Order: sequence, then structure tokens, then C-alpha cells
Amino acid sequence: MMILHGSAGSPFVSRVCMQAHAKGLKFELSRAALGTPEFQRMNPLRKIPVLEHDGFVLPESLVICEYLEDAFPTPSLLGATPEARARVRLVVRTVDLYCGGVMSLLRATNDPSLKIDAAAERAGLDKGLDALEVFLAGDGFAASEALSLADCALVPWLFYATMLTKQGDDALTRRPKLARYVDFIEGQELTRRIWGEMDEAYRAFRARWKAGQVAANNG
Ligand SMILES: N[C@@H](CCC(=O)N[C@@H](CS)C(=O)NCC(=O)O)C(=O)O
Repeated sequence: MMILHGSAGSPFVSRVCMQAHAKGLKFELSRAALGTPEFQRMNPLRKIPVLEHDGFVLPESLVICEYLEDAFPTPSLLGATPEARARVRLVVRTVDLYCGGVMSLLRATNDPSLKIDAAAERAGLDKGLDALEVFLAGDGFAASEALSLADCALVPWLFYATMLTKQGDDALTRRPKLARYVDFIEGQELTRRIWGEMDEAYRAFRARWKAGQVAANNG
């Protein structure tokens, strides 16, 4: 029995969902009560996702993805050769370590009361995107001929990054490889499924957030 604690609105949760869908794994997505002692026992870092698989509890999305590759190796979302696996991991790591600025920039455009160092966030993001422009395979899937964990990291991240594009930001469109990748991957059925799940969770989150703002203003 597999339970994934978290919400589909989180790109870290959705990468695991995407991997599980690609492998045909059945799991239950269970909303996590981050502040509770029960959740903190599962993950003292207080972050989602946390995977529970037959009683084995595991936090950290990338560790979960690698665990699922070990536990359910077919079809492989890592690749067959050491080089292929390294290329996949390089893209995932670049997204995780250098492309998080998308979320801060997006939050700041949605909530003007939020103060961020936009220039620093932008410079950091540009560095990450310039690296992705080199590391991406160039045509088709992100790191290999087939869907891989690199796509599972990029697709949920793109759910948010393309929101910046819709607001007129050219960070994705002015980089030819990235732009080609976005065109390709948004046509994939699994991308549409993941973005649909994320959209539903994101709308629910926004509605709760807005209701909270109204309550705070009235109180
Ligand atoms: N390195 C973690 C990052 C997970 C993460 O940042 N999750 C966010 C949701 S997108 C979270 O749990 N935030 C709750 C909080 O920080 O209180 C992973 O890959 O699992």
C-alpha cells in the first residue's frame, strides 16, 4: 500500500505523482497536516512530500523518486547507462538547486505585499536557466529519448514557470532549447494530466488563501 502525503499543488509532490503515473503505480494522495506531531515524526523537516510504502516512511522528493526507481525498476525513468542516468540527475539537480526563483518571483507578482530581492532572484534563476539550456537534450524529452525523472522534475516546475510566461516574462521563451522543450512537453498526455491535477489543487489553495485574506481584513 502506497500513500503519498502532500498536495498536488506542490511541484515536489507532483514529480512523484508523475513518476508513479508513468510507472502505473497505484497510490493514495493524502493531505498532510504539516504542523502536527504525527507529521513531524514522519518528516522532522516539515516538508511535503512524504511517502509511506508498506509501513516504510520516506521524505524528500528526490530520495523518494530514487527509491521508487529501485523498488519498481520497470519502466526505468533513469536510463540504462551510467551516462544516461547522470544526465537525468544533472537536470533534476539543476531544477532543484538553481531554478526555485520562479516560485519567489511568481509569489511576489501575485502578492505585492511580499518583499523579495527581485534582482537577486532573477539573477539566480537566469543562472539556472542558462545551465538548463546547456544540459537539456535539445529535442524531445528533457534528458534522453524517453520520459525520465528529468521530465518529472521539469513538468511540475513548468506549471509555475509558464505562469510567468503568461504574464509576459520571456525567461523561457528567449532560450531556444527551453522554448522547444516547453512546446514538446506540453503536448504530452502525461503533462496535461499532471497540470490538470496541479491546477485543481492550486485553485483550491488560492481560494483558501483569498478567504484567509478577507477574514484577516474583516477581523
Ligand atoms: N527538498 C524538499 C522540498 C520540499 C518542499 O519545499 N515542499 C514544500 C511544498 S512545495 C513544503 O512542504 N513547504 C511547507 C513549509 O515549508 O512549511 C523535497 O524535495 O521534497
